[in-house]
Amino acid sequence: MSSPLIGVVMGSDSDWPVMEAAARALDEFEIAYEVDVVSAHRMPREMIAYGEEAAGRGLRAIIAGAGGAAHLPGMLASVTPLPVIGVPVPLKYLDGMDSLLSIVQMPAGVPVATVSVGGARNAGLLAARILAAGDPQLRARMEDFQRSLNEQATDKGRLLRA
Ligand code: RP5
Repeated sequence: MSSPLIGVVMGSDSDWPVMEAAARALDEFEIAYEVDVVSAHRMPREMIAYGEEAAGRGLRAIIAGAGGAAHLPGMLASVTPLPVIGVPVPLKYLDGMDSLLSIVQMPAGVPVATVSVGGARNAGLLAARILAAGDPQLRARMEDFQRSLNEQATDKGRLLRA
């Protein structure tokens, strides 16, 4: 198994049913990743250590998901130079708007690339694109994937028109 390039982390194991889609997208592109729970509020010291050590360990980007007062992606972004992709995890109340606003409204200088509420699949695909920018083989696979999306959408239109 090659060493992980992407860190997939979340505030709680209860986020995994949403975050699993990021891991599946990375699987599709055969990108090595690691998965862990790194809670900003329940294990702040470990969370800071994770962010500080991520680049040195060879990670190229971090996907961070959290719900409610979702401070994990932003706090990681404050201590790592790596790109951080934030996934707002919807909880029982507020339809994930709390998670979304907690992640998206970052101060200037500390960017988090925020995907839609529950949008973990796009987080995985965005991480793949970040790697693909410097990897021609992976970029070719991404272009194949995009062509397949085009064909699927075209087929659906054809079915409706028939
Ligand atoms: C957040 O609190 C986590 O990211 C999770 O979405 C939420 C609830 O966590 P649990 O109480 O289910 O562990 O920090």
